[in-house]
Amino acid sequence: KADTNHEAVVIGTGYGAAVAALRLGQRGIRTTMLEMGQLWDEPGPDGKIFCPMLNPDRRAMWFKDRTEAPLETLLGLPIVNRPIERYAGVLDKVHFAEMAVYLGRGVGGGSLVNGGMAVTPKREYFEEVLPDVDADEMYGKFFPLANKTLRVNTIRPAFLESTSWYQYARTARRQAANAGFGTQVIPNVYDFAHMEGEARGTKPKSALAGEVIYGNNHGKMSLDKTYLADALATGNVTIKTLHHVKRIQQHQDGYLLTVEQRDPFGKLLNTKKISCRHLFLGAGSLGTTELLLRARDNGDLPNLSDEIGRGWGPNGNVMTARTMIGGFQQSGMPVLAIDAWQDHEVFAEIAPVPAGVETLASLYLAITKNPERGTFHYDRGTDGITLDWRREQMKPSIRAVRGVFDEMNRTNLSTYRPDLFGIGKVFSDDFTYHPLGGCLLGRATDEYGRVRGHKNLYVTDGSLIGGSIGANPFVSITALAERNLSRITATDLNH
Ligand code: FAE
Repeated sequence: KADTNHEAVVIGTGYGAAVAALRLGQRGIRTTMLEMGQLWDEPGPDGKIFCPMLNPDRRAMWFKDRTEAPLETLLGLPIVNRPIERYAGVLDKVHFAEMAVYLGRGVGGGSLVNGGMAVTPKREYFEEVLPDVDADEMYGKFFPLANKTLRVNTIRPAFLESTSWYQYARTARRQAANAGFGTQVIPNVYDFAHMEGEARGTKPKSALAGEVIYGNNHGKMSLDKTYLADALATGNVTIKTLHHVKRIQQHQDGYLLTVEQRDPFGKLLNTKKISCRHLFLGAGSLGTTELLLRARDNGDLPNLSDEIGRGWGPNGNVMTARTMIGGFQQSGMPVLAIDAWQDHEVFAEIAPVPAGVETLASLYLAITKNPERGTFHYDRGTDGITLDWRREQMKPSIRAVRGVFDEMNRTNLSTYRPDLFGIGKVFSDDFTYHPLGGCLLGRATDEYGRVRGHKNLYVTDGSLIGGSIGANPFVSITALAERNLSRITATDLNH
C-alpha cells in the first residue's frame, strides 16, 4: 500500500535538493527527502564520525572492496589505497567505460566529501553557458543568497601568508607568477576561524589532519550544517536515509515512487511505495538522469523528451602534478587557484597532497573549457545507465592544461610527476569531481527546471547545467536552484 501523505518529495540531499527542501519548508509545504546514503552524525568506535584520510576504513567508500583515492600511487608504488569492508561509506566512484565520476553519498551529498571551494563563476562565461538565465538577477540576488546561506568565508590574509600549512599554496603561487600566471584567493565553506584554532592547537584538527575526500570531522560547513539544518528547523521537512529511489511512475496528478530501504551493509529491509503530488529530483547529474531515462524508456513517464541524457560533461577536469617542495604540513582545504581562463581557458585549483610527509609534489585540479559532450543511455539489461563518452574527448582539455603547466615547468625548472596517477601517467583525465548535465535547463526542462512532458516534476541539481561552468560548481548549482525554486514556489505551489 502506498504511503500517500506527501505533498512534496525531494530525491537526494545534495545542493539542489537542499535548496528545494528549505524553500518548500519555509512555504509551509510538508516535504520528505529520500537519500540513499547515511546520516553522518554518529561517531564510530574510534570516536570519529569519518575515518582518517591516511588510514581509511569501511566508512570511506560506498560499497567497495578497496579504497579508490584519486592519487593511486606514490613514487609509483600502489601504497595509497587499501582493502576495506563493503559498506555505505561516504565517497563513491562510479565507473563508466571511459570516464569515472566521484560523488558524495549521505545527507549532504557532495558537500560531505568536497574541497569546500565556493567559486562564483565568471559572469561572461555564465552568460555563455546559460544565455536564457537573467544574469543581473543571478549576480545581484541569487549568487549572494547562495553564498550567504552556504556560510561561505575567506581565509584571513595574514594567516594565509604566514602559516606553514599553506606553504605549498604560496610556493605554487610564486611559481605561477614566475610563469606569468595570476592566482586568486578562493572562498570556502570550511570555517577558517576553526582552522586557525587547529593551527594554534586549541581546536580539534580536521583540515590540518588532511581530512577531505572521506569527510571532515570538524570545521566544514557541509549542507547538513547549513541548508538542511535550516530546512529541518522549519518543522515541515523530514529526511529518510538509506532510501534509494528506483522507479518513478505517473500516479493520478502526481507520482508514485518505488523505494528500497537498506541497512548500511546493503541488506534490503523493505521495498516501499511512496506517492506525492510534487516531485523534485536532486539526485545529482548521474542520479537524476538515470531515474528519468529509466522512467522514459520503460514507459513509466512516456512523455519525457529525447533531450533526457544529453549534454553531459566533466567540467573539463584534469588532474596533474609537478615537482615542488611543498612542506610536510598541508591543509586539506584548497584556498588558491591559478586563473589562466582568459588566455588558456584553464582555472586550476592548487590542491594539497596531505600525506603528512614531504612528497615533493604540487597538485592541481584544472577546470578547462571543453566543448565535447557525452550522452547517457538506459541499459535494460543492467537496469542502469551507460555513458557515451570517449577518452579522446579530453584532448582539448589536455592541450589547454599543457599550455599552462608546460610553461610552469619550463620557468621553474620542474617536471610533471609520472608516479601519482599510475606509472608514467602525468594527466589524470579519466575521472571527474564535477559531473554536470543530463537534463539541461531549457531543453529537457523549461527555463526553471520543470521537466517537459510531465506536470509537477522538477529537476533542481547539477544535471541542469550543460557540462561546463568554468569554476568549481556547487555555488552555481545552489544559486540556480534558488532562482528556480523562487519561481516555482511562487507560481506552482502557491496556495
Ligand atoms: P549531489 O551533491 O551529488 O547530491 C546528490 C545526492 O542524491 C547524493 O546525496 C546521492 O546519494 C543522492 N542520490 C542519488 N541517487 C539517488 C536515488 N536514486 N535515491 C536517493 N538518493 C539518491 O548533487 N565543487 C565545488 O564547487 N567546490 C569544490 O571544492 C568541490 N570539490 C569536490 C571534491 C570531490 C572529491 C567531489 C566528489 C566533488 C567536488 N565538488 C566540488 C563537486 C560538488 O560536490 C558537486 O558539484 C555537487 O555536490 C553536486 O551537487 P548536486 O546537487 O548536483
